Amino acid sequence: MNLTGSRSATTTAGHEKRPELPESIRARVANHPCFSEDAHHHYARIHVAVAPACNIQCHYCNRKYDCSNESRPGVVSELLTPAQAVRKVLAVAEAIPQLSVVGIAGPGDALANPERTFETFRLLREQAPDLRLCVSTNGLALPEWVDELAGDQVEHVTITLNAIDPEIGARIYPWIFWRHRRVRGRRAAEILIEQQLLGLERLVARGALVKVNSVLIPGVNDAHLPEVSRAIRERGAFLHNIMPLIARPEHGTFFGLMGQREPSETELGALRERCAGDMRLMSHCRQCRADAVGLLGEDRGAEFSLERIEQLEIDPVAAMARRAEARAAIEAERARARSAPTVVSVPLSALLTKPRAQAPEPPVRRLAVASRDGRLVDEHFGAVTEFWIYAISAQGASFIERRPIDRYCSGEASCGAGEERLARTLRALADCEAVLCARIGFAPWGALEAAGILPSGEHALEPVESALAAVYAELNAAASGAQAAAALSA
Ligand code: CLF
Ligand code: SF4
Repeated sequence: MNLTGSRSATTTAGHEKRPELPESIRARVANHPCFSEDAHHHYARIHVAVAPACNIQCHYCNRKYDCSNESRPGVVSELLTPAQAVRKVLAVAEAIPQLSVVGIAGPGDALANPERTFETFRLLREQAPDLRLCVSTNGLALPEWVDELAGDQVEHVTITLNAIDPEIGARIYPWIFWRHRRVRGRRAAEILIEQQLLGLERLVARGALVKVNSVLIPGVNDAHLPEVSRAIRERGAFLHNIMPLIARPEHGTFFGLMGQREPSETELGALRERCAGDMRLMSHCRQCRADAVGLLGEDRGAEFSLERIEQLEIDPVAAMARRAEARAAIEAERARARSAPTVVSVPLSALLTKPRAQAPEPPVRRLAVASRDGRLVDEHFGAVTEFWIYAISAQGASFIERRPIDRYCSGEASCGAGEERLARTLRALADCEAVLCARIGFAPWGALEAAGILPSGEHALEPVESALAAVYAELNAAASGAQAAAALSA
């Protein structure tokens, strides 16, 4: 086990080897859960479903469901008017002070519904000016709305761009609605791609941070996506999010009904790897619904139905103050985590020249617990969808957050398909020194150890508090032993 406490610094979403971002950009992504991988552990977003119409057809979309570009098909969203959307945002922002971003991502296309989209943004600017505004679009209408977006300080924009080659595009988009008529085939894809790239260039010129989403469609655009990645990088995109196609017959989409297969985790991982040299990549996307609420990976939308929020007492000014406090607390905690004391091996010569009284107090350590409700260590590592994260010191344990992860074991005959999910979980737990769970398989056990995280299944069904204390003591004892061994062998 690595007791040196060294951790690679994740500076941006999903990419750890890139140079540090300039401070001005870092400040703009630090609390955006999609544009910064680290931020998604701390900050929440809300999508408001104000945009019903769409101006194109994608073969992976069925209009009965949410926009597949930014959402998982399956459930129709509750469509909101701009006024209802703002009321919902204020209600959520009152209940979830970690809320930092409001996005419009469907259920159709935000910019195919410009009146509703911009009215929502305008009202939000007035009533919750501290919240970041974010928009997702297929890009067809984007160039004409760039100035309007900049005027509303919408600094984070996502364009879904699946191809830059119209031949490939024509296999994904059967038609677009352009200048009052329907255009089909290759010409439709040509216009769409031109508009997407023009919109990207104009946004970058106005200083927006642009994320490009691409849906990986095996046999259609998989070999082509590295070219897409290069093209968007050359035009100044900030981030590339390669998402797996969702195509099931029961969704009634063209691809679903035609038996177009979805990519495997391995294919997705390999493609991301190929694109990583050219572009900053996102790998923590949860393909959220167009009415998602909460941290990425959690859906608290059901708590905020229209009926319920109508009855709530809302004080926007007090709520904004609470959000400012919450942000300050989160940032203080993040700063503390970044500079948390680490255990280092001390050479014997140094030990001999220092009085024993200078032995440091055991450091603050972060531990992750697999638990259903935070009382017992009672979850199986493979089944958990969120970890309870604690900071432990000699003074005791304090709860930090519930951190969502992708369930490692899919329940299929083989859990081998979960490699990519396991890699994501390891990245999500990179700041923790141990993971406590009720049970854990050999593969994740080995992966955790290799990552320098102690896997512990010895405290199954024990109260979290006593289990944390025991593992903390174990870590401290191991650290002392490592120091002594290093001193002896020096
Ligand atoms: Fe929403 Fe999209 Fe803004 Fe994020 S989601 S509009 S950029 S606030 Fe995020 Fe959800 Fe993935 Fe989208 S995890 S689907 S990338
Ligand atoms: Fe569906 Fe979104 Fe494509 Fe429009 S842009 S067709 S809503 S997936």
